Amino acid sequence: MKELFKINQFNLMASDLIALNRSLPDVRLEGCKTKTYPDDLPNTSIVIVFHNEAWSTLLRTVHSVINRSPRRLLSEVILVDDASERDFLKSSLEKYVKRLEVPIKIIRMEQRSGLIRARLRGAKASKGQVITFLDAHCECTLGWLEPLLARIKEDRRTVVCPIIDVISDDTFEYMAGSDMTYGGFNWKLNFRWYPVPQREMDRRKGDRTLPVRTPTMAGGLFSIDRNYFEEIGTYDSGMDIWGGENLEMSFRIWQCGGSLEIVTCSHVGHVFRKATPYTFPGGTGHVINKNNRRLAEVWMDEFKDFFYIISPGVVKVDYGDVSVRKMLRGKLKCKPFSWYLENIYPDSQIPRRYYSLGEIRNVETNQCLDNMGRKENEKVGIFNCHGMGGNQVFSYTADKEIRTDDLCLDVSRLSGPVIMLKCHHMRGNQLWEYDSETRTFLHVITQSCLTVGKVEDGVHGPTVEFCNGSPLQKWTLRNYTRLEVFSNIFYSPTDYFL
Ligand code: LR7
Ligand code: MN
Repeated sequence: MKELFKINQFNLMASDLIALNRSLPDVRLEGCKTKTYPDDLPNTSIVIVFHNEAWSTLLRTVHSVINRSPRRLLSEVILVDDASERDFLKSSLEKYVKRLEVPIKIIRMEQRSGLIRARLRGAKASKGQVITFLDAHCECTLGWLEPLLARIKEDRRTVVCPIIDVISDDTFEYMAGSDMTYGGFNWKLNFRWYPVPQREMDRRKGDRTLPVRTPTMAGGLFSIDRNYFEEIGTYDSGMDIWGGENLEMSFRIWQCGGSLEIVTCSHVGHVFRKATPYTFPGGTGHVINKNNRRLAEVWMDEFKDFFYIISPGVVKVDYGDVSVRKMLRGKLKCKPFSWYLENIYPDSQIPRRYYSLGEIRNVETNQCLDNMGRKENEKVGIFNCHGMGGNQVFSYTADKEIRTDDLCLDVSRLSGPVIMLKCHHMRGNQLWEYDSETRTFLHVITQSCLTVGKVEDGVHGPTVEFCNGSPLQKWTLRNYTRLEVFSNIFYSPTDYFL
């Protein structure tokens, strides 16, 4: 079992023992089970790209599509083989799919191209009114397709995702995903799930069966009107292998007038893996950095700095030519990234308005605040400044938080240690007032100052102490960014340029 696990980074032995057409629990909300949909829904092509996928997971995906989709809504299934090296994916696969009752097309990439270009090829060959993309290790559940297509019929500029349930990589047990999480991303441009905020619950008047507007999508499972897919600029074909395309498409959809939703009545399972089983020609880091740079350069405007300052290495990556994508942005008259943050993702980890971004350096010791790995509930440290971004990057925001990603500097009592806690926007223990003249950070609630702990007292991290004018309480902030609105509220604009 352990040997077989390595081939695909999931329990292949378990998968091979489970029927290709196994039953699954109906995990939908009660309110979803009784919904009805129009008779004239658009039909869809299903596009599944794969590189060295296992037989049982690939075919279980195909069977679940066939078994749980009304035949009239299924135009075809397109399998795009991204230059797999496994024999059973050649003629055996072709023979097997011929006997299935739905037309299945197999397209072979002549060389390893990555999932983005493979999907582009599949989309081009498809003829359904809608294109539905799935990873090659999914299982569709009862009633998954109708609510997706119905939403697109209502509004063809809505791109829709199902709730992605978890198929255990160990036991292949099927576990319902939550309708209370949606897609976001962090400063490093990693896709992350976050709780659906109250404003989105309110907009839906508490009805959890209504679609959730999501800032980003995971990327693997979604349906899109085929003409809209073209109009909005398909994918960035300059992206290699894996990564970045999901955020690129999410930003593009929102900024260029579409919308992105999780349709909570649709559930599709996916085998989540802890590691990738396949190679990244050119190196994993290089590939992902290149893709992320392409999306940051085209879509994120000045907010790309959050990504670049925390990961200075990416700035050195050759990301090719993005002029065609920039032209697309112009042609579609897409809105700025600040609009997206303001209107679509106000709870983002990236503050819309902020004062500083970069290291926070103590005047006396010349050392820098350090979040020591960005762990919740951990003490903040103070170490020699390394200028390498990462754990020494903080932003002092217009909300007067000192934050790094979704964590904020927080302290609950005088002389207490400063720790990192989830930002709560309730001011309280996370409210800091910077004074550019004295260069102090006043912790408002305790009326004390951010101070370097004295090592001789056995304190290594910063604390808050009565303000006494000591240089141990003076801090310089880097990369002051003057944002108009912010400056008008608080200080005169020139105050903050050192
Ligand atoms: O070179 C490649 N060629 C391919 O055809 C590399 C991959 N692939 C195929 C692969 O066989 C698979 O079918 O592309 C598909 C996605 O690759 P995975 O399953 O290794 O990716 P993932 O599930 O870890 O990653 C998520 O993020 C990716 C970013 O590029 C893609 O958008 C994936 O589709 C996406 N998967 C999901 O959204 C499922 C939910 C995961 C989450 C969160
Ligand atoms: Mn996957």
